[in-house]
Formats: sequence, C-alpha cells, structure tokens
Amino acid sequence: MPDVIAVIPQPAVVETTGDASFELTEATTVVVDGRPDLIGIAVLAADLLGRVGGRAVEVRYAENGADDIVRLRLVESLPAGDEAYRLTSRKGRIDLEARTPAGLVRAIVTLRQLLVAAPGGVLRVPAVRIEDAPRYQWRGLSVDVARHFLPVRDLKVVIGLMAHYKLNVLHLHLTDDQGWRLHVRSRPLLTRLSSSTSVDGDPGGFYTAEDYADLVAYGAVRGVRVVPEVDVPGHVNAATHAYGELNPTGEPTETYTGIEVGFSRLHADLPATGAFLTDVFSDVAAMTPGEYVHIGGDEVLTMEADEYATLVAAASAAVRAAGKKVVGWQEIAHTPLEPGTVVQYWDTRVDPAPFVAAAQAGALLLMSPGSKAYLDMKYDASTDLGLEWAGHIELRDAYDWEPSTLIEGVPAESVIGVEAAVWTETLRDLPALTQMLLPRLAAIAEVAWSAPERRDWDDFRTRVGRQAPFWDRLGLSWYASPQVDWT
Ligand code: TNX
Repeated sequence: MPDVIAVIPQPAVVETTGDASFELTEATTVVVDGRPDLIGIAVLAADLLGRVGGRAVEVRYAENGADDIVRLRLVESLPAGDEAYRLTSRKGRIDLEARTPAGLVRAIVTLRQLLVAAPGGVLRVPAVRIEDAPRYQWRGLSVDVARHFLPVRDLKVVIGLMAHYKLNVLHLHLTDDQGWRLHVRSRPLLTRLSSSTSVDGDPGGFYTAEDYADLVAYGAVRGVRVVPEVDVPGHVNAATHAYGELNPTGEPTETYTGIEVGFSRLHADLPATGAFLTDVFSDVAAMTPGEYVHIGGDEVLTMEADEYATLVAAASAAVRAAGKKVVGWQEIAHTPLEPGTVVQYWDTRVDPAPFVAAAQAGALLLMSPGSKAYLDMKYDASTDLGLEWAGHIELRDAYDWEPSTLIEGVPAESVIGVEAAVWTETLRDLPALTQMLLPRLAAIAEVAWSAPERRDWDDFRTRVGRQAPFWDRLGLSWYASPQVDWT
C-alpha cells in the first residue's frame, strides 16, 4: 500500500520521490548548527518526535555524513517569506530547510504530520519533497476568555493545536461585560473587582503579568504570536464595575453574567475616560512583544457616531503612542483610520462600502466572517453547545469560502489574512472549546495557508479524517462530522 500523505494545511508542492522511506529508530537524532536561536527549535523537534515515538530523541550539533538524522538548517535559497520551508525525506535522512527559525517550526510540524505507524510499531516518514509557504501572513484564532475564563494550561493546548495547523496569531478577547482577565499594573481594580465573574455565575479568573508572559513565550517558540484585545468603547461593564469614575453617576455598575451585548459603554466627555484608555493600552502594549494590539470597537449600540469615533481615535492613539499597530472589529471602519490599521470583518449582513473605503485609505482587512469562521456557531440543529445567530457551520461551510472575494470591491492585496473566532457564552471549559474547534479549525487553517488552487473539499475530507487518532492521543474532545469518514 502506498504511504499516506495527509498534511493539513495542504502544502504548495508535495512530490513522492520513490526512494525508500525514513524510519524513526532508537538511533535517530536531530542535528542542527549550534546557534542559540536554532537550539530551541531543535529541542522542539526532538520533543515532538520523541513524544510521537515514545522515546527521547537526542539533539546533536552540526555533523556531516551521519545517518539516521533529522537535519535542521537555515538556507537562503528558498522563496521569500519568513515561514517558507522545504522538507525532503528518504531512508536515513530528513532535511528541514527554511530561511528563518519560524520557517523551521512550520517544517517540523509537517514532519510530525507525515509520521505514519507502519506494521511492527515502526514510525515511518514517506520519501517526499515538500516545498511550502503560506498564502496569508495572518492566520489567527480569536478566543473569548472573558465570557468564560480559560487557564494558562488550557490555552497552551490551544496554542499547540494552532501550531499543529500552522496558525500563527492567537487573539485573546481579554475583557468584556462579564469579566476582566488580564492584570493591568496601573489599574489593579480591574482584576481585583471584576475577574471573579463569568457567564451564568460560573467561576472566573485572570492572568497575572507572569502568566501572560509565560503564554506569550510558549506561543513564540511555536511560531504563534499573541494579540491582546481590550474591548472598548462598548463591552466594558467589567471596567465600569471596577472604576465608577467611568460612569456619569460616578458609581460602579453592577456585575453582569448574562449574554446580551451592546448595553455598556464609555463616555467621551468624562475626564476619567481618557486617562483610563491611556493607562490600560500603554500597559497592555508594554506586555506585548508583537506588533499589534486590538481595541475591540464592536457592537456599541447606545452611542452616537461622533462619540464612537472620538473614543476609537483615543484608544487607537494610545496604542500607537505605545509603539503598536491597531486592530479593531469591523465597526471601526466607520471612523477615520490610519493606514496599516487592521479591520476585522465579522458581520457579513452589512453594506460593504465602508470596508472598500477603508481599504482605499490604506486599512487592511482580516477575514472572520461569522457564517464561516465563527466556531462558536452550532454545527447543526442538534449541536448541544454554541449559538446560532450567524447560522449553522458544518465542516464544509468552514472550508468552502474564498477570503479575497468575500467583500465586494475590496482588492485582494488589502486582505491581510483569516481568523477564526470562538466566543464562549456557552463554552465553559476546554472540552467544550475543542468540541467546537475540531475539526473546523483545520478547515480554517487550510483556507488561510493553502493557495486556492491547492484546496479541494474531497481531498481535505480524506486528510481530516486521519486526524482523529492525533486528537484522541491528546485526549481532546472533537466533533465527528458526518461529512467525513473518520478512520
Ligand atoms: C458577536 S463578533 C460578538 C460577540 C459575541 C458573538 C457571539 C463580535 C465582534 N461581537 O460579542 O460573543 O457575537 O457569537
């Protein structure tokens, strides 16, 4: 039987070479040049191979001619792009090559997906040549940790899954009406008074600065950057509960554990508001090594357009003053935006004109269409968890869509990428979350990574059907979509 090659997302070029396949043995070692930035990656490779193979794999520094090696190397000869890589495998030797350490991380994940269990318990890698690079530079997952809190250990599982499917941005929705989840040094009451609540009276929680740094570092090693979101000027009841000065009455609002949206707000004419925005966004930016900070901006249903624009501008100015670029939900397209601002498109029911205008003015569009990429939507009417406002999203719905033509009139060059989102009104823990993510996250990852001509539903169906043992091995809960023959 020919070896199965079932990589997700589908690489740009996959060729079987006809050579004998590589076997992972007791003698297999990872070999790398002894540079500090490569050693960590070699250790990651050895760790992943060791875990799959059930025994530790050693790392050695640059040797030639050895057999039974997985050789990691930086090269100049690949197409431009940080995440491009080449993988070649044959008996005795696997070469992983990339221009950057980030590219090597992508190659390692492909290698992990190529390992197949052969008879006699041997792990084999078919002899192949793979050349690969992502279509989009931003391939994200937004996780709402405000409606229900997820501890760091659970988010690490999510990061691991993201890396496995070559997603590279974890967007954390850290604040909302129901809770504030990140300790902010200048505003300690946010977590002291507003972190213990969640939807339905479930327990809350928050990340300390150390927790957050730990998460950022865990992501960085796996090529996943964290984009923090502090949602303003709506979705702010956790803030107005902690700091009464943000309200016209001067009194704190009550805690909120329901799931309505759009009722809470900041006030542009209160002196405390500007200081709050500056303090919070500069502290959050300081905790962020990445380029972007998300200011929210969605669903402010009780505010005139002028005041909304003033508050979006104030939040954006605070982010830029701290040296970061701004991301906001699509509603910010109704306000004047600086070039390079990322507008996250989610509600497909609205007029496209503001997005076309924003793109013309230099904004970039991040595609998170509710009807395709909102992974908190139910799969079908029988799904226990999830919401339905954007419709049901079966696996094929999450797979079969084209980001570059989604908004009529927005040029393809203005699309920075694709991001799935999972809101947690009904998802209280990791099993509930992964039940909604798997298998759909794999579909979104392929939309974001693979060239359109490399995408094919029937082929994807077959490949995704082989993922179940991997999820089971990790003990993750997942949805057995009837659209797939699970093996
Ligand atoms: C809309 S999408 C929201 C969230 C909800 C979500 C539920 C967006 C920017 N806002 O506040 O949690 O729907 O699907």
